Amino acid sequence: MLNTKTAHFVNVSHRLKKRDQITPGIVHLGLGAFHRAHQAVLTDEFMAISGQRNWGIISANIVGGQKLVESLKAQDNLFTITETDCKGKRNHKLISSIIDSMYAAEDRRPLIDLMSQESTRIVSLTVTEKGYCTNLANGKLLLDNPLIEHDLQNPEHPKSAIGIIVAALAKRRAAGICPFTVLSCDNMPDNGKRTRNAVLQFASLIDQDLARWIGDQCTFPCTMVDRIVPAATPESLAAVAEEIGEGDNGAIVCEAFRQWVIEDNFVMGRPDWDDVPGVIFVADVRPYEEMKLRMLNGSHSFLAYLGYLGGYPTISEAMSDSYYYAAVRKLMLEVVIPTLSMQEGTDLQGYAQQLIDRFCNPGLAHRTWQIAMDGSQKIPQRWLNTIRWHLENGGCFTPLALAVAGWMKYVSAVDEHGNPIDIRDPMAAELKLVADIHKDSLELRVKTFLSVNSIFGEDLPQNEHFVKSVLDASQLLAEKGAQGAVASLTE
Ligand code: NAI
Ligand code: CS2
Repeated sequence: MLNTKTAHFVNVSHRLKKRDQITPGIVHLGLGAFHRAHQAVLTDEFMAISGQRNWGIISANIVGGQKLVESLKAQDNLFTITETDCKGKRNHKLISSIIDSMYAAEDRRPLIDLMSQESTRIVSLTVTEKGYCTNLANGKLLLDNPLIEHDLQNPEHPKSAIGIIVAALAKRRAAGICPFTVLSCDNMPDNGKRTRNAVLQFASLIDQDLARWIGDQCTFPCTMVDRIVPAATPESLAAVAEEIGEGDNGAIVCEAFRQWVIEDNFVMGRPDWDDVPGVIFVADVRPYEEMKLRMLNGSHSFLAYLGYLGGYPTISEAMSDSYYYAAVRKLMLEVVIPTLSMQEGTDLQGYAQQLIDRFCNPGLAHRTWQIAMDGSQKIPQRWLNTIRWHLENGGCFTPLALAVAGWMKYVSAVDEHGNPIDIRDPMAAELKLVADIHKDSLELRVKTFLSVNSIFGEDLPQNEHFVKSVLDASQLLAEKGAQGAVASLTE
């Protein structure tokens, strides 16, 4: 149990005294690092500023995460956020907006019951891109996904986030209760629309009237979310414990920067999150989301694969290599920015430099291996739409062709020194098989990877210029290694 008497907490004890006045308004699926460092922090700050106490969060894990839930429950769901800036200054904050947490990976009924109560006005998600069980190239629900297959057969005992949302909405409809708003906070293009499509596709397969009711009454606003939040490690937990004077198993270290751009479309109301610095409500999130997913996340994934293969364990260490620094700058300024449609006057060069400075933050220890996870779910929105723009407009996308080649080498699960790579990806086995079958032919290996429809779609494998660009990049990577190939981008 956190000793809230230590100096670290004493400055918020007056708020803690009123904590039992906070009532739930939000149920969150995906109690992970990002939720704790972003939505929970911004909601905590909102409630402190406004004095409103009816937007407490109850957060649940439906896949893994049991230990974290137990740890948080043992400390009354209080936890420390340590915001670290590029100069190494670390600012600790006690977060009290999560008023309960649930491990719902085995029995989901209490969670569905909670979501079906009228007090639940928003259901938010950070379940990772794979948690939506959709084809990231075309947004369609993956009907052959084992979780979806199970849930379509057992709609009252769902396992997937989509199935759980539909089951809770069905209970609300049966009880004559207005639906909640579904707020996706995952790094997906049109995340609200994609979630809506997946929910409606699923619902229409079990109950057409329910699907119509959801389509007419439920809202799924899109968001752009941004804060770099590496996974907690024993080292990060020990450092925070040392600094605050006691252990906190829910502690998370993140950068000082935070941003949240939200489509203002809430059926049962919402917190005035924009009272808090870094949050804005807009009519159209798309330009902000494209800018962030392509500039930040596209560069992050470039560094993840080529940095890992080049022997750099973290983003900041990769950025300390002048060639990687120059390559990321080139990627942002020359490849990504031309494809963006931000409003007139947006300082995209300034945004690029701010991102580069954020990547160089040595206090974050953001592992290239962590960012490399789930690449099959990430690279469509991070790289491929940028490449499509250049194919249509006759532009140069060489850095991204090398990024694709780096991803192909990475998912082959053997690094440049012959050591195995621990690949975490829902398609890991399928991708490794491609690499093994075609280990003697680079061309066949590349073309088979490109034939994976859920990643590269129908168009890219048919585009000769794209295929040749990736083949050339793969050849360069094989000859020069990651460090040499990255250096060649700007030599
Ligand atoms: P994390 O590993 O700490 O948490 C992942 C969460 O997803 C866990 O709660 C887990 O239970 C849940 N989950 C995983 N697979 C699932 C599935 N198939 N169905 C339902 N739930 C599932 O990761 P973190 O850092 O919290 O990131 C989660 C997501 O947040 C990311 O995938 C991304 O979309 C978004 N995000 C993360 C940022 C970061 O820097 N960590 C920044 C911006 C967005
Ligand atoms: C990262 C993101 O792990 C990853 O895929 O690129 O989580 C990144 O840290 C966030 O999008 C930053 O807002």
